Amino acid sequence: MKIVNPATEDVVADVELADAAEVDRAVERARTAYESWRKVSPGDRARLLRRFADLVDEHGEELARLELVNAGHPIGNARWAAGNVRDVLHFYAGAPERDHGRQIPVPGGVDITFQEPLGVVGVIVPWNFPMMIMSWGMAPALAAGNTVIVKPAEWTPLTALRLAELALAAGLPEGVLQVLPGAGEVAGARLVEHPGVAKIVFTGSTEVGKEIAAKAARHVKRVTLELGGKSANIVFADADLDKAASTAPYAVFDNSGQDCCARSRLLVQAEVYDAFMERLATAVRGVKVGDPLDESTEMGPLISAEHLDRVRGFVRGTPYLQGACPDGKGYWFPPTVLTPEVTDPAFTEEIFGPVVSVVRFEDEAEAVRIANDTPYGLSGSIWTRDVGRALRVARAVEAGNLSVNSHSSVRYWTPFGGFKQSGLGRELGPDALAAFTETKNVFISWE
Ligand code: TXE
Repeated sequence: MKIVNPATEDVVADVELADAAEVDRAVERARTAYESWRKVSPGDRARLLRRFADLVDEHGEELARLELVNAGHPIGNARWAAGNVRDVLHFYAGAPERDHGRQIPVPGGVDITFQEPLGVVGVIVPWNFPMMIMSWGMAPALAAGNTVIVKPAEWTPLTALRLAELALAAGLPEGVLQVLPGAGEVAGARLVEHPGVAKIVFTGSTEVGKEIAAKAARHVKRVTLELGGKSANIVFADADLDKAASTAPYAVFDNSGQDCCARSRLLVQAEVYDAFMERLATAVRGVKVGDPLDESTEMGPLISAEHLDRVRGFVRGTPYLQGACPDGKGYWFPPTVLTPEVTDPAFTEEIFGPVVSVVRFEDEAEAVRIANDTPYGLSGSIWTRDVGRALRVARAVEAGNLSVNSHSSVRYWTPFGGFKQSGLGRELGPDALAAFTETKNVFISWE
């Protein structure tokens, strides 16, 4: 398949796609590798993963540039993502040395629990943050003693392929980490249906996530799902309006809005609506869209022509405001602010583009009601100086990752994942390890 730079439309690589038979062979290799990988001592496994992390660090600039060319990320963002891959690997590298079982007092003997690896884990990755999302599944799975097969998104396999080479160079045994570019309905579907794959970690659309969950259920296969979002950014009248408005564009336009955590619904309290919109307009006009290689660029192109059409389809009539973007080659769409009805598809559906929909609300209860009026529940932001309100609203909003006076959702030390149709299970933080092990209880009688 021809791989295209979304900023220039140039073909940058030609990658072969795996068919179902190749997936079967990869699963065989992964199962064989698992027999020895699970027995590698905790210290040795930790050392290998740290070496892998060090190689990612040494090749950080190269990985960032590869991601830039393949996914259109501005260079600053791409460097941050490469750093995140390194950090996630380091964070989980130590896990084999500290993830202990338990001894629980019971009558008549000794009772021990072990955290056993699952076997072969399939990690199905989307195109929006290719190397970062790959690492969130891969790192804890490997640390826990599983072997991993990654299926990158069709459009964005380049950093995944490079990471597999770096893993081998770091000394990870053959078959412990494999990357198989392939079509979702072919290679992805085969991973999901293969009885030799114990778990699927999937990040992508809610639609495909539901299909995967249903297929996995037939084998009682374990799944972690990170799906879509339509997160709310709630601005109360007592907020620091300058800060709330100047950061709001990045909460949704980051990665051109192709972010499951994008705060694409902006809820502003009526009494400060006009003052806020004035500040928001200034901030949106200031977003620098253009060449991802330019160090000052803040927003790049969309991933493909097809996706550009989809995003465009949500903008009907005249937008409240649009920023600037390049014309000519590349899949460009400007930062866009809409003021739709709450029933408009722009307000209810995940657009996955640089489009934010603003509505006003009267009071706290209405803000929470609007925020929760969605099948999604991934993230959200609350802007207020009232600590009590911040906590009340944070507890009331049905979402897995909320930030107060901030828009950050991802910190690798803390759990990440969705309520409702935004997902199942958690990635990152200490919780992720449990998702890659099975608890085994052994009782030894002393009678
Ligand atoms: O996602 P898909 P697409 C949302 C976003 C976007 C929409 C469509 O709204 O516009 O989804 O994007 C693999 N069995 N998100 O079409 O199809 C596929 O090859 C197994 C939100 O790219 O879900 C790719 O590797 N695998 C999101 C991955 O699944 C299958 C990130 C995601 O593709 C498969 C991406 C199948 N039947 C899109 N079909 C987020 N939450 O961040 C596809 N795949």
